[in-house]
Amino acid sequence: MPALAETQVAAYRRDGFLCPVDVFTPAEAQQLRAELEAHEALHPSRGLKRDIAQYQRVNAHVVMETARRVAAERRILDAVESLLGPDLMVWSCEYFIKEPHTTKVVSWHQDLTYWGMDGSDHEVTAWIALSPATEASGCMRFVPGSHGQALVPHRDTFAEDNLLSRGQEIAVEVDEADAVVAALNPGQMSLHHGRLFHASGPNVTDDRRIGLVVRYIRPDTPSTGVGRDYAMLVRGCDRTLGRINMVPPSGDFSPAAIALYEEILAAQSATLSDGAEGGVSLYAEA
Ligand SMILES: O=C(O)CCC(=O)C(=O)O
Repeated sequence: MPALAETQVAAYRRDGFLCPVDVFTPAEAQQLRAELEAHEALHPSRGLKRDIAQYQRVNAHVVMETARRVAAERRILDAVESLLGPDLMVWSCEYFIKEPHTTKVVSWHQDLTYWGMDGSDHEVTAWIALSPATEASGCMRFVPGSHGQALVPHRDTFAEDNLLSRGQEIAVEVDEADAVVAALNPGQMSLHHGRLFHASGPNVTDDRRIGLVVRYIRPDTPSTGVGRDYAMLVRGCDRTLGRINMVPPSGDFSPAAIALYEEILAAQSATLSDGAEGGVSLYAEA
Protein backbone atom coordinates (compact mmCIF):
# COMPACT_ATOMS: atom_id res chain seq x y z
CA MET A 1 0.00 0.00 0.00
CA PRO A 2 1.66 3.28 -1.07
CA ALA A 3 2.21 5.65 1.84
CA LEU A 4 1.36 8.90 0.08
CA ALA A 5 -2.25 9.88 -0.61
CA GLU A 6 -3.25 10.59 -4.21
CA THR A 7 -3.54 14.29 -3.34
CA GLN A 8 0.05 14.28 -2.07
CA VAL A 9 1.32 12.57 -5.22
CA ALA A 10 -0.60 15.10 -7.32
CA ALA A 11 0.88 17.98 -5.30
CA TYR A 12 4.40 16.59 -5.82
CA ARG A 13 3.86 16.23 -9.57
CA ARG A 14 2.48 19.79 -9.78
CA ASP A 15 4.90 21.60 -7.44
CA GLY A 16 8.04 19.42 -7.65
CA PHE A 17 8.10 18.94 -3.88
CA LEU A 18 6.07 17.74 -0.93
CA CYS A 19 6.55 19.19 2.56
CA PRO A 20 6.26 18.42 5.42
CA VAL A 21 5.90 14.63 5.57
CA ASP A 22 6.03 12.93 9.00
CA VAL A 23 8.58 10.09 9.16
CA PHE A 24 10.37 9.79 12.49
CA THR A 25 9.16 10.71 15.98
CA PRO A 26 11.05 13.59 17.64
CA ALA A 27 12.71 11.00 19.92
CA GLU A 28 13.86 8.95 16.92
CA ALA A 29 15.24 12.09 15.27
CA GLN A 30 17.07 12.94 18.48
CA GLN A 31 18.59 9.43 18.52
CA LEU A 32 19.75 9.79 14.89
CA ARG A 33 21.33 13.12 15.74
CA ALA A 34 23.06 11.61 18.79
CA GLU A 35 24.52 8.85 16.59
CA LEU A 36 25.85 11.44 14.13
CA GLU A 37 27.36 13.51 16.91
CA ALA A 38 28.96 10.43 18.48
CA HIS A 39 30.76 9.87 15.15
CA GLU A 40 31.93 13.49 15.16
CA ALA A 41 33.35 13.06 18.68
CA LEU A 42 35.08 9.77 17.82
CA HIS A 43 36.46 10.80 14.44
CA PRO A 44 39.82 12.29 15.55
CA SER A 45 40.72 9.01 17.27
CA ARG A 46 39.94 6.92 14.19
CA GLY A 47 43.05 8.09 12.38
CA LEU A 48 41.37 8.30 8.97
CA LYS A 49 42.85 10.47 6.26
CA ARG A 50 39.67 12.42 5.52
CA ASP A 51 37.72 14.82 7.75
CA ILE A 52 34.36 13.73 9.12
CA ALA A 53 32.78 16.55 7.05
CA GLN A 54 33.85 14.76 3.86
CA TYR A 55 32.27 11.45 4.91
CA GLN A 56 29.14 13.28 6.04
CA ARG A 57 28.71 15.19 2.79
CA VAL A 58 29.46 12.47 0.24
CA ASN A 59 28.12 8.89 0.29
CA ALA A 60 27.69 8.74 4.08
CA HIS A 61 25.75 5.46 3.69
CA VAL A 62 28.91 3.67 2.54
CA VAL A 63 30.71 4.24 5.85
CA MET A 64 28.04 5.04 8.45
CA GLU A 65 25.44 2.54 9.65
CA THR A 66 23.08 5.32 10.77
CA ALA A 67 22.83 6.81 7.29
CA ARG A 68 22.42 3.34 5.75
CA ARG A 69 19.63 2.49 8.19
CA VAL A 70 17.76 5.73 7.43
CA ALA A 71 18.21 5.22 3.68
CA ALA A 72 16.52 1.81 3.96
CA GLU A 73 13.80 2.99 6.39
CA ARG A 74 10.45 1.48 5.44
CA ARG A 75 8.45 4.65 6.15
CA ILE A 76 10.59 6.67 3.73
CA LEU A 77 10.63 3.92 1.10
CA ASP A 78 6.81 3.64 1.22
CA ALA A 79 6.52 7.36 0.45
CA VAL A 80 9.18 7.29 -2.26
CA GLU A 81 7.59 4.20 -3.84
CA SER A 82 4.41 6.25 -4.32
CA LEU A 83 6.44 8.59 -6.54
CA LEU A 84 8.99 6.32 -8.25
CA GLY A 85 7.45 2.85 -8.21
CA PRO A 86 8.51 -0.42 -6.55
CA ASP A 87 12.19 -0.62 -7.55
CA LEU A 88 14.32 1.81 -5.56
CA MET A 89 18.04 2.45 -5.24
CA VAL A 90 19.94 4.88 -3.05
CA TRP A 91 22.35 6.90 -5.13
CA SER A 92 23.65 9.17 -2.39
CA CYS A 93 23.32 10.01 1.30
CA GLU A 94 24.53 13.34 2.66
CA TYR A 95 24.37 15.23 5.94
CA PHE A 96 23.81 18.93 5.23
CA ILE A 97 24.85 20.67 8.44
CA LYS A 98 24.74 24.38 9.21
CA GLU A 99 26.49 25.26 12.46
CA PRO A 100 24.94 27.87 14.79
CA HIS A 101 25.39 31.41 13.46
CA THR A 102 27.07 30.27 10.28
CA THR A 103 26.97 32.44 7.18
CA LYS A 104 27.04 29.32 4.97
CA VAL A 105 24.25 29.23 2.42
CA VAL A 106 23.13 27.12 -0.51
CA SER A 107 22.66 29.07 -3.73
CA TRP A 108 19.79 28.52 -6.17
CA HIS A 109 20.43 25.32 -8.10
CA GLN A 110 18.94 22.24 -9.72
CA ASP A 111 20.45 19.04 -8.32
CA LEU A 112 20.45 17.09 -11.57
CA THR A 113 22.83 19.50 -13.32
CA TYR A 114 25.95 17.54 -12.30
CA TRP A 115 24.77 14.02 -11.51
CA GLY A 116 25.17 12.32 -14.87
CA MET A 117 21.47 11.41 -15.05
CA ASP A 118 20.41 13.93 -17.68
CA GLY A 119 17.24 15.71 -16.54
CA SER A 120 15.63 12.46 -15.37
CA ASP A 121 12.26 12.30 -13.62
CA HIS A 122 13.27 9.00 -12.03
CA GLU A 123 14.84 10.38 -8.86
CA VAL A 124 13.66 12.08 -5.70
CA THR A 125 15.48 13.55 -2.71
CA ALA A 126 14.27 12.98 0.85
CA TRP A 127 15.58 15.71 3.18
CA ILE A 128 15.07 14.57 6.78
CA ALA A 129 15.33 17.08 9.61
CA LEU A 130 17.36 15.96 12.65
CA SER A 131 17.02 19.41 14.26
CA PRO A 132 14.57 22.27 13.68
CA ALA A 133 14.77 23.44 10.06
CA THR A 134 13.21 26.89 10.12
CA GLU A 135 13.64 30.05 8.11
CA ALA A 136 15.95 31.30 10.89
CA SER A 137 18.09 28.14 10.88
CA GLY A 138 18.37 28.17 7.08
CA CYS A 139 15.83 25.64 5.87
CA MET A 140 15.37 25.10 2.14
CA ARG A 141 13.26 27.32 -0.08
CA PHE A 142 11.61 25.93 -3.20
CA VAL A 143 10.22 27.55 -6.36
CA PRO A 144 6.98 25.61 -6.96
CA GLY A 145 6.63 24.20 -10.46
CA SER A 146 10.21 25.03 -11.50
CA HIS A 147 10.92 21.31 -12.06
CA GLY A 148 8.59 21.59 -15.06
CA GLN A 149 11.34 23.12 -17.16
CA ALA A 150 14.54 21.56 -18.47
CA LEU A 151 17.90 22.00 -16.74
CA VAL A 152 19.03 25.63 -16.99
CA PRO A 153 22.65 26.83 -17.23
CA HIS A 154 24.60 27.05 -13.95
CA ARG A 155 27.86 28.83 -13.17
CA ASP A 156 30.51 27.83 -10.61
CA THR A 157 31.28 30.50 -7.99
CA PHE A 158 33.45 28.51 -5.53
CA ALA A 159 32.18 31.09 -3.01
CA GLU A 160 33.65 30.54 0.46
CA ASP A 161 30.28 30.63 2.22
CA ASN A 162 28.51 28.27 -0.19
CA LEU A 163 27.89 24.70 1.03
CA LEU A 164 27.61 23.25 -2.49
CA SER A 165 30.57 21.34 -3.92
CA ARG A 166 31.50 24.05 -6.44
CA GLY A 167 29.32 26.92 -5.20
CA GLN A 168 27.20 26.40 -8.29
CA GLU A 169 24.26 28.69 -8.93
CA ILE A 170 21.60 29.08 -11.55
CA ALA A 171 22.84 31.54 -14.15
CA VAL A 172 19.39 33.01 -14.83
CA GLU A 173 17.41 35.31 -12.51
CA VAL A 174 15.39 33.51 -9.80
CA ASP A 175 12.59 35.63 -8.35
CA GLU A 176 12.77 35.21 -4.54
CA ALA A 177 9.12 36.26 -4.36
CA ASP A 178 8.16 32.98 -6.07
CA ALA A 179 9.83 30.86 -3.39
CA VAL A 180 8.14 29.00 -0.54
CA VAL A 181 9.77 28.14 2.79
CA ALA A 182 10.16 24.40 3.46
CA ALA A 183 10.24 24.42 7.28
CA LEU A 184 10.48 21.05 9.04
CA ASN A 185 10.29 19.84 12.64
CA PRO A 186 12.80 17.19 13.74
CA GLY A 187 11.67 13.86 12.27
CA GLN A 188 9.80 15.39 9.32
CA MET A 189 11.05 15.27 5.74
CA SER A 190 10.53 17.06 2.47
CA LEU A 191 10.64 15.31 -0.90
CA HIS A 192 11.94 17.24 -3.89
CA HIS A 193 12.58 16.72 -7.60
CA GLY A 194 16.10 17.15 -8.97
CA ARG A 195 15.05 19.83 -11.45
CA LEU A 196 13.36 21.96 -8.75
CA PHE A 197 14.96 25.37 -8.15
CA HIS A 198 15.98 25.39 -4.47
CA ALA A 199 18.28 27.27 -2.10
CA SER A 200 18.77 27.93 1.62
CA GLY A 201 19.98 30.82 3.76
CA PRO A 202 22.31 31.19 6.77
CA ASN A 203 21.63 29.79 10.25
CA VAL A 204 21.11 32.64 12.69
CA THR A 205 20.01 30.40 15.58
CA ASP A 206 21.95 28.93 18.53
CA ASP A 207 21.40 25.31 17.40
CA ARG A 208 22.83 23.31 14.52
CA ARG A 209 20.60 22.77 11.49
CA ILE A 210 21.06 19.14 10.51
CA GLY A 211 19.49 17.53 7.46
CA LEU A 212 20.07 13.93 6.41
CA VAL A 213 19.54 13.81 2.67
CA VAL A 214 18.86 10.57 0.80
CA ARG A 215 18.77 10.62 -3.01
CA TYR A 216 16.62 7.82 -4.43
CA ILE A 217 16.61 6.71 -8.04
CA ARG A 218 14.84 4.10 -10.12
CA PRO A 219 17.23 1.48 -11.53
CA ASP A 220 16.45 2.70 -15.07
CA THR A 221 17.58 6.27 -14.33
CA PRO A 222 20.05 7.17 -17.09
CA SER A 223 23.74 6.93 -16.21
CA THR A 224 25.41 9.33 -18.61
CA GLY A 225 28.42 10.36 -16.53
CA VAL A 226 32.06 9.90 -17.41
CA GLY A 227 32.60 6.50 -15.70
CA ARG A 228 30.59 3.69 -14.07
CA ASP A 229 28.25 4.84 -11.33
CA TYR A 230 27.24 3.07 -8.10
CA ALA A 231 23.97 2.66 -6.20
CA MET A 232 22.49 0.54 -3.41
CA LEU A 233 19.28 -1.42 -4.04
CA VAL A 234 16.87 -0.90 -1.13
CA ARG A 235 13.58 -2.20 -2.53
CA GLY A 236 12.47 -4.39 -5.42
CA CYS A 237 14.76 -5.47 -8.27
CA ASP A 238 17.40 -3.94 -10.48
CA ARG A 239 16.76 -5.52 -13.87
CA THR A 240 18.88 -2.99 -15.74
CA LEU A 241 22.34 -3.33 -14.17
CA GLY A 242 22.96 0.24 -15.31
CA ARG A 243 24.99 0.95 -12.19
CA ILE A 244 27.29 -1.10 -10.00
CA ASN A 245 24.90 -2.37 -7.35
CA MET A 246 26.67 -2.43 -4.01
CA VAL A 247 25.90 -3.33 -0.41
CA PRO A 248 28.31 -1.49 1.89
CA PRO A 249 30.19 -3.69 4.39
CA SER A 250 28.59 -3.61 7.84
CA GLY A 251 30.07 -1.58 10.67
CA ASP A 252 31.10 2.05 10.91
CA PHE A 253 34.19 3.16 9.00
CA SER A 254 35.48 -0.42 8.63
CA PRO A 255 38.58 -0.83 6.44
CA ALA A 256 36.44 -2.53 3.77
CA ALA A 257 33.90 0.32 3.87
CA ILE A 258 36.64 2.95 3.59
CA ALA A 259 38.13 1.10 0.60
CA LEU A 260 34.71 1.00 -1.10
CA TYR A 261 34.19 4.68 -0.24
CA GLU A 262 37.44 5.60 -2.02
CA GLU A 263 36.60 3.41 -5.01
CA ILE A 264 33.21 5.09 -5.46
CA LEU A 265 34.60 8.58 -4.90
CA ALA A 266 37.30 8.04 -7.52
CA ALA A 267 34.77 6.71 -10.01
CA GLN A 268 32.23 9.49 -9.41
CA SER A 269 34.71 12.36 -9.25
CA ALA A 270 35.09 12.62 -13.03
CA THR A 271 31.34 13.14 -13.46
CA LEU A 272 30.81 15.35 -10.43
CA SER A 273 33.80 17.57 -11.20
CA ASP A 274 33.12 17.63 -14.93
CA GLY A 275 33.37 21.11 -16.43
CA ALA A 276 34.32 22.76 -13.10
CA GLU A 277 36.52 25.84 -13.44
CA GLY A 278 38.46 24.86 -10.31
CA GLY A 279 39.14 21.81 -8.11
CA VAL A 280 36.06 20.32 -6.45
CA SER A 281 37.44 19.47 -3.00
CA LEU A 282 34.62 17.07 -2.04
CA TYR A 283 35.66 14.84 -4.96
CA ALA A 284 39.42 15.23 -4.66
CA GLU A 285 41.92 12.52 -3.74
CA ALA A 286 42.86 12.49 -0.05
O1 LIG B 1 20.46 21.53 3.06
C1 LIG B 1 20.37 22.50 2.31
O2 LIG B 1 20.26 23.63 2.72
C2 LIG B 1 20.36 22.28 0.82
C3 LIG B 1 20.22 20.85 0.43
C4 LIG B 1 20.09 20.64 -1.04
O3 LIG B 1 20.38 21.48 -1.86
C5 LIG B 1 19.62 19.33 -1.49
O4 LIG B 1 19.37 18.45 -0.66
O5 LIG B 1 19.49 19.14 -2.72
